[in-house]
Amino acid sequence: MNTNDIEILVGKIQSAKNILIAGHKNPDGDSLCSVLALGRLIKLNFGKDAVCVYDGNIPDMLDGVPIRDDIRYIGHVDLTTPFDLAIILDYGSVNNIGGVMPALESAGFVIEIDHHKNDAPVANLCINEINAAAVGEIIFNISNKLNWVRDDETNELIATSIITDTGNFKYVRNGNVFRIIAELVDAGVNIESIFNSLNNKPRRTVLTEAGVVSRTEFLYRGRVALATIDAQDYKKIDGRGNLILMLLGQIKGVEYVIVLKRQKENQTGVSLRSKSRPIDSVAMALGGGGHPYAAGAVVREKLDVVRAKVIELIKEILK
Ligand SMILES: [Mn+2]
Repeated sequence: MNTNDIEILVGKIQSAKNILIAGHKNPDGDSLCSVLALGRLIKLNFGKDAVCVYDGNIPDMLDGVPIRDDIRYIGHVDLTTPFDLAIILDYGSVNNIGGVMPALESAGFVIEIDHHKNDAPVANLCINEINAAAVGEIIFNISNKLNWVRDDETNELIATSIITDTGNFKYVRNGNVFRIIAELVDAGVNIESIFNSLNNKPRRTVLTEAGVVSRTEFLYRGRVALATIDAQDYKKIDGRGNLILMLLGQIKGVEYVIVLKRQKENQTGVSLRSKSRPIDSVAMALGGGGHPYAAGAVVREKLDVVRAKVIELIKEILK
């Protein structure tokens, strides 16, 4: 982490009269919790009320995270006065910003804090740590480096961001995650209660996701599992359909999981997971992105068209 960048961050927070904090559209655990954690840290350490916002929908499973109600839907926020400082977290690509974009464009200064590869950043200052498991990890490191006060809520938010973005500690690439978690647990964070609070889905969501799983197609001798969510079911699933991705990934012999979502007649969501080779090239070929083993895209085409494309693209990886 570049000391100069951190000094600029602190200077901008100190001088800003109003601050906006946002993550990507349709927040996941990392996006929601790192926004809330940073907002809380700014309150605790600078005495300022940052405006935390999101676009899209927050999955029900995240309803139990601390200070959940401190984030507001962007459509309900008065944007007539530009923000002095806007901080955008965990967004990866301009396509994931959604309705927050106008507020970034009018802001006096924009800082991004991210762990995605991003060739076209939107910010004046980029604090990007590609090796961080979650943006929550970067927020933790900033707060430690600056000796910021953290309270129980901040600590739990940071732990939740790491738990969700590592797929419950599955995608851990180095020991930093566990050093941070150790520190948080010693400070009073209860990991079991975080997992329990994330088991918070409506019944119809779980039953719908299980139904989608039962209709999965298996391609390329069972190495690829492809599940399709139709428009009706799409309204009932939670977030990206993580249960579907997880269950299909548990099947012996399945190396790649593809979930296609009919979001609209001419818009298809694609979620990709790999237990074998990196799969982000498929997401990028569809105009999306993400991480090597967990990636996705939103394609403005009919599901059947996207399905054919994905099946062709994955063939390249299987060779
Ligand atoms: Mn993230």
